[in-house]
Parts: sequence; structure tokens; C-alpha cells
Amino acid sequence: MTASAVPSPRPGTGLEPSAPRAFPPDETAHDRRRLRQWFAGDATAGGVGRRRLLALLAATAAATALPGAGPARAAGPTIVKPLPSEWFVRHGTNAETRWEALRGTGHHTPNELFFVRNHTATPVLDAHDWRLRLWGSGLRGAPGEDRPVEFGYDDLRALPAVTRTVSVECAGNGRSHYTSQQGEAVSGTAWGLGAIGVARWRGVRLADVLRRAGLSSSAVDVQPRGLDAEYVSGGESLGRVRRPLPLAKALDDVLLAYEMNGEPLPYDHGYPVRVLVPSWVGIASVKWVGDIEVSAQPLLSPWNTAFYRLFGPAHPPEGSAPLTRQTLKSAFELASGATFPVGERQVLHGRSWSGAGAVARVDVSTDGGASWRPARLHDAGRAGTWTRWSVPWTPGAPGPAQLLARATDTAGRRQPDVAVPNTQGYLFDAVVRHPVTVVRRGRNTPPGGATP
Ligand SMILES: Nc1nc2c(c(=O)[nH]1)N[C@H]1C(S)=C(S)[C@@H](COP(=O)(O)O)O[C@H]1N2
Ligand SMILES: [Mo]
Repeated sequence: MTASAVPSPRPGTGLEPSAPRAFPPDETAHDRRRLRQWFAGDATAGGVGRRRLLALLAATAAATALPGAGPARAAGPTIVKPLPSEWFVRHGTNAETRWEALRGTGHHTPNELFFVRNHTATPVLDAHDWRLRLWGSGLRGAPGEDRPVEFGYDDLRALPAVTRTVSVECAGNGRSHYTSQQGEAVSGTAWGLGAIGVARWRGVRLADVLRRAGLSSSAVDVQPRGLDAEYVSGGESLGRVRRPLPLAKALDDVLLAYEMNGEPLPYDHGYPVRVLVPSWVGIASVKWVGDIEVSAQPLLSPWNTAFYRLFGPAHPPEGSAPLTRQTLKSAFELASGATFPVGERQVLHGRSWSGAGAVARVDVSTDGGASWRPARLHDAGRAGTWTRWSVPWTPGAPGPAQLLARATDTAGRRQPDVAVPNTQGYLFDAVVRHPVTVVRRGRNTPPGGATP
């Protein structure tokens, strides 16, 4: 199969490129129903007791027992691939890509450079004994976990394959800027802007697998679960990473991916198979998927209740609807504090992306936001992935300077100056002020794009 563009969203799914809201109406309405049924005792939270979930929610709203204050680091390496410090910033069990390391790479992030977000540690699995189990009340003839439908690795590889260029971005990407730019205390991994990567993923449509498994017309939620270790938060196990997806999204454009940039998935990115949910927060793209519950009742897990909702003064007490689409962001392919010789023409490079559509334009300021000029776009704008851009700059005077990039997307959103805060620091979307230093020319000029 040839590489295909991200398919244009279908009307009625809330995925239309013009959808102006951060949360598509389908998920908001779906979630309201889900919570109502939960409080009425008809929804299931798969192993986490109702009381525990309520406690987690209450604690989260009060910004106390949060995931950042959670598990002690597992002993031993939690990531398999090498993490040279020129490419990565380490954050506990996670590794963030350095933006300066993306300079000169193509549209797709090389697998070696792709960020890793692990709740625990990468499990090294064998594709030959791997099975994907589908079970639950939303399947015909498979009422329980005792009568699952199973697929082996070769079964999946025998199904029609699709290839798509899609980003994976953590909901917490940019989180540290809530603190550094806005003085907000937020919990969670202090990511810069490097918790995103774009790859060409190859796999099968989740819709094809669900239909082959005997999807029933009563199914409403689909919940993939990872084979990595149970996640422990506040001394208590929340079980293995899992998060419900509304059926409408599961049937729309979700993949079960087994290849990343033309190679089998690397161990750290979900080998042998991961879920890939285009345009949605990274947590939806469950790695090392081992089973998928297909449910006729709405499902809840800590990952769509206590985590991955917005809490805080600007949000409802029970939190926002579960996070779905990513926000709009821009980054320079530059180290923080990069130096440039005064009076020498530079070309600044960067990338912008949006979860609500394609990037329509990018404006750059090299004077701290006083004046702006349009960047030249190097990629045709496409939903689900980023757009590379560049802008020339001749630094005028020695001293500290701030570079800013501000994207506008095809849904009409523009990056604001200030992001609306939330206690867990999700979905940062404000323009980031990138600090650099302009230095006098001379023998001490450090390398940084200067041409002799
Ligand atoms: N099984 C499993 N899936 C997971 C996670 C995890 O810890 N375990 N982390 C999630 C989160 S929070 C993100 S942002 C993405 C990161 O994908 P990557 O590590 O391939 O970059 O995977 C998601 N899928
Ligand atoms: Mo994430």
C-alpha cells in the first residue's frame, strides 16, 4: 500500500477541520452521558473502585495527590534506546527530544530522536507470543473476558495495511512554560516543547479489527490497555495504562500500528503493536497494546477521570471533559540560550502544529513581540502533522533577545499570549518566548549558525 495522506475527516464526527472548539461536541456529550451512567451505577471503571476514582478526582481537583508526586522511579533503565544528552533531556522515566537536534532532520522525526513517555518502563516483548485480545459487552458472541477474540501479530499483518504521517504529542508538552512564563505552579513532568514527534506509521485500521471481532450495534466505548507494568500513584496501583475511546473516534481514523518510519516499532514506542489516535493527546495512543475492551456501557479509567481533564479555577469543579484534541504550538529548532553573532544574516527554522486542523500561517518576532513578520512555510499544511517554516534574521545589537513564533490554524485558532492554566499543566498553547544571546563578532564567537 502506498503512503496516503491523513484522510479528510467525515462530517458529523466533530473532526471537521473547521471545528472551532478544543473539545469536539461528540466527546463532551458522550462524556456527560458516561458520567451520568457512572453515577447511576451503570458505567464501569475496570478494576478501579468507584470510591477510589471519586477520591482520585477529588484529590486532583484539590491539586494534591497528583501523578507527578506519584511512583518512585523504577530501578534500572526504563527506556531501552540510547539517550545521548545532545538529543534528549531526561525527566524520570521519560525522555524529551531537544529541538536543536531536529535541525536538518526531515519532516519525520527519526526513531532514535523520538521522545519517550513511559508511566513505568519499556517492556521488551516478543511478537511471536504476542496476542491482542478483544473482549467485552460490545462484541457479539463474546460476552466476557473468558471468551475473547484473539489476533496474533501475523493475523494483523495479513489485514489490509494503511500508512499515515501523524504526530504523537503528550498532553503535557510545553508544561514547564506555565511556570517559566506565567508563574503558575503545576504538577507533572516539566516538559519543554520536545514531547512531540511525527512518524510515518503503518498498520491496520482499528475499525477493521473491531468489525472482524464482531462489533455489536450496542458498543459505545473501546478501551485499549498496555502490557507494561501497573502504574502506582500515591502508593496505590491504578492498574495498567488504559483509556477509553468513544466508538465514533475508534471507527474513524485510529490505527493499530506495527511500523514506525519503515521499521518495526522500536521497543520504546510500543513493539510489537501500539494504538495511534491522530490529533488527540498522546495518552490515547496506548503502546504495547495487549487487549481492547469493547463495551456497551461507558467506560472510565483514571486516565479519563483524574488525569487528562482540566482542573483549576477556570474549569468546572469536576474538571473539563476528558482531553481529546491537541492545541496549537510552535517551536524553534534551536537550543534555549543559543548564541548568534551580531550583524550576520541567519535563517531561523522551526515547526508549528495543531490538533484542530492544518497550520495556515506562522508569524515570527525577533524583538520580544514588538513586531512580527510571516514565516515561509516549507510543508503544505496538513492536519495531524506539523508544518516546517523559516524566517531570515540579522541580529542588530549584542545582548539577550527573545524569539517568538505564533501559529494560526485552518480552524481559525491563533496561539494566545497567555495560556489558561490548569492544575496539571495540560494543553499549553501560548506563544513561547525563546531566549537567545546576540554576541559581538570575534574569535570568541561560539558556533551557532555563523558562517565565517
Ligand atoms: N502502555 C502505555 N502506553 C502509553 C504510555 C504508557 O506509559 N504506557 N504513555 C502514553 C503517553 S502519556 C504518551 S504522551 C505517549 C508517548 O508515546 P511515545 O513514548 O511513543 O513517544 O504514549 C502513551 N501510551
Ligand atoms: Mo503523555
